[in-house]
Amino acid sequence: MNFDIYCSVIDNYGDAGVSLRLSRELKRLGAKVRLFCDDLNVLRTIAVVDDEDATLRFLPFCAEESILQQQRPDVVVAAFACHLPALTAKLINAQGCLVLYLDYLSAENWVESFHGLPAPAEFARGYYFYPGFTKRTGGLLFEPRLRQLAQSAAQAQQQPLPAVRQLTLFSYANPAVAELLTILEGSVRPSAITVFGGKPLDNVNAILGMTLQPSDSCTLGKLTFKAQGMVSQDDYDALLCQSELNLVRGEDSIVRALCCGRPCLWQIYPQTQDAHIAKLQALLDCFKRELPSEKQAGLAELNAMMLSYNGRAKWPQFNFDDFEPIWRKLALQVQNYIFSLPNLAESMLNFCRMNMA
Ligand code: TRH
Repeated sequence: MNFDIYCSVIDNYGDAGVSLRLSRELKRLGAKVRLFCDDLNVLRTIAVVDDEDATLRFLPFCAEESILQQQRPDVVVAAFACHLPALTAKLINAQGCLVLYLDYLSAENWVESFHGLPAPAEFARGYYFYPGFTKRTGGLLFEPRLRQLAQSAAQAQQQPLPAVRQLTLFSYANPAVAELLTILEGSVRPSAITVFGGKPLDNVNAILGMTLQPSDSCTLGKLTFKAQGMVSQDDYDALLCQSELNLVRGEDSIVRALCCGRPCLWQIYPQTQDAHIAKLQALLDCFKRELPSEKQAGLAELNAMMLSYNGRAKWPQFNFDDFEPIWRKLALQVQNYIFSLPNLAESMLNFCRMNMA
């Protein structure tokens, strides 16, 4: 099956990140993919060299007509409400391709009823396609490689715990990071925190009154900060699997962090009217609904920490060191649940097969 995926980078890395992971997964499952992106620099920052080949091509968003006509797509994916270029839309209409509107990720209940509905406004054969956290949505993007990575990292996990706790920090501007650093400072074990360049590093520099640059490091009391430029998605996944606590942001990194089966906190992408807080709570409610009740220890504390990390509650009063082992077990329960969901690329292929005839 031939796929054309269109991605417009509005902000940050998430749009390109999800489009790239989807392209890669479709390719692994035998599809031929062209990924049209209006910021190829962002895409190539997080891609690996092996990504681009005869079955996966990166192309500019507004490609020339001759390129578009080289291969008629069976399916066009418009990622995250991006508006297709006029020439592309004209050709799609002429060719009668199937069009999927891949939407943003949310655990809210309404997603199930919108997933797969026809969206014929612009194209005769258009459908909404929703990722999500239940079996009645398109599911999530994860691949066998990530499962293996997470499993081998779990096996390699040292017992007793390593002397130094490893963390990753990928955030937007977030004052709650200061509170978390104070808590880590009060822990028995020291922490080494990999802080990614851009907004996460700017945030930490503002909190600490420092001017760390990527590849700098510094130790303050029990906390060591290692500033790190952006790495490829593969290297980021490996770091998430090796770390004891991942502070993530945006849609793609929360899914990866949950798949890793390690404790994580999510700074959700801020939206107006607190729409993001409703989405955050919907995810936690989903865990409450879906995890076996006897395996939910720590979920109430996690809920409070997540709200606090997003500036909507006070940090819960408990001993962090005592809570960590409970959190680790909970993260494994969540990982089990996530891996029971549909693989989004597989469900997309199935959906296309059913709707192409
Ligand atoms: O960059 P983000 O904040 O993207 C956001 C969100 O997706 C948000 O929902 C969206 O609406 C907004 O953009 C416009 O966070 P996210 O989604 O986690 O994407 C980051 C991507 O970058 C992800 O694919 C992981 C990848 N990454 C690397 O490849 N290397 C790195 O070093 C790091 C830190 C991340």
